[in-house]
Amino acid sequence: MNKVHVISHANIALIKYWGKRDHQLILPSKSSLSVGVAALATRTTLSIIDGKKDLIILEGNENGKLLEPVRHFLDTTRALFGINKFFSIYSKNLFPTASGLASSASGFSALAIGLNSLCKLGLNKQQLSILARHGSGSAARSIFGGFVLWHKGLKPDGSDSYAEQIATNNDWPTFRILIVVTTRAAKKISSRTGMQASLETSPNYTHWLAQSENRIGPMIDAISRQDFSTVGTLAQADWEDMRDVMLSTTPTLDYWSATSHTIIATITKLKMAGVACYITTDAGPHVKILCLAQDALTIKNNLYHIAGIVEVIESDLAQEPILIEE
Ligand code: 2P0
Repeated sequence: MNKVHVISHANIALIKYWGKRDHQLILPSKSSLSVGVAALATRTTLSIIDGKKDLIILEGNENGKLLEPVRHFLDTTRALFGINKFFSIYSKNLFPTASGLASSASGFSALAIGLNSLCKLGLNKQQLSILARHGSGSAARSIFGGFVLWHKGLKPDGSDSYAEQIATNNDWPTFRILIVVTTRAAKKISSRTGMQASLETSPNYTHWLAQSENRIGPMIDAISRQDFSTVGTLAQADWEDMRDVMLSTTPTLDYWSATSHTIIATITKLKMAGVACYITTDAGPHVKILCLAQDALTIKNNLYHIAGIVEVIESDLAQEPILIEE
């Protein structure tokens, strides 16, 4: 087999990852829990090539700031497994919106799965999650679909810091995520830089770590019972705490725009009126809304009048990544 295609999905954390205990190995300061997002898929095609250099084309570009992390990941994988081959990598997002939603999670999980197949590494899902983690922390979670827990682990070598699936997309088919896109521009401060600054300077960081870790157990329990209001309440509380950590970082990390604030206010009002909808955001101005299928249309109808919204993407939970061997 000479060529493989992998389709992998971005994920959105309900219990967030924001800070590392080890930068080299990308080990998180706490566990996190996410949902895979079916609508945010990336397709990556990999093959082994002759020569002494990788060929990497991301979104049709042979240049760009994402190329360096991919090169680094390929070098790391070669070193970890004693591989002496070089690769061509073509990666493309399958969703319409440009840079604002590009995901390192879907990209690096696809690379880990593709390299495992091409180089016959024989890695299981747990080992794939560890390999993907070397590219980007959140990529450890995109090895799975549905609801996924990434264990922070305790060992210095990172061998116990991997993700596992808590529930599949089929276990909760009515769960929906609305991604309210507010800009096509890339974020100003990367997650990697921002989370380190928060860990070093935010007076709220230690408090959040403890609070957030304590939400994991009740969250897993609520997912198993399909208790949407508990899942949403815990997720929104964790986001609010992470936002406080970001805002209390020096210099402050204010990722939100006027449009984000209007969306947040609108959803808050809608929730007070009895619609089950909960807010989360990441290191950028887009707003993600957790809801059930029956309420998605009502929520979208309440958003359309807001100036500054680029689009609203409605998604169900992602299935497992797909591997096609040619
Ligand atoms: C998360 N984020 O849990 C959190 C919430 C952003 C906000 O995971 O440095 O791109 O490559 O490990 O994975 C984004 O962090 O950072 C992220 P690195 P990554 O989804």
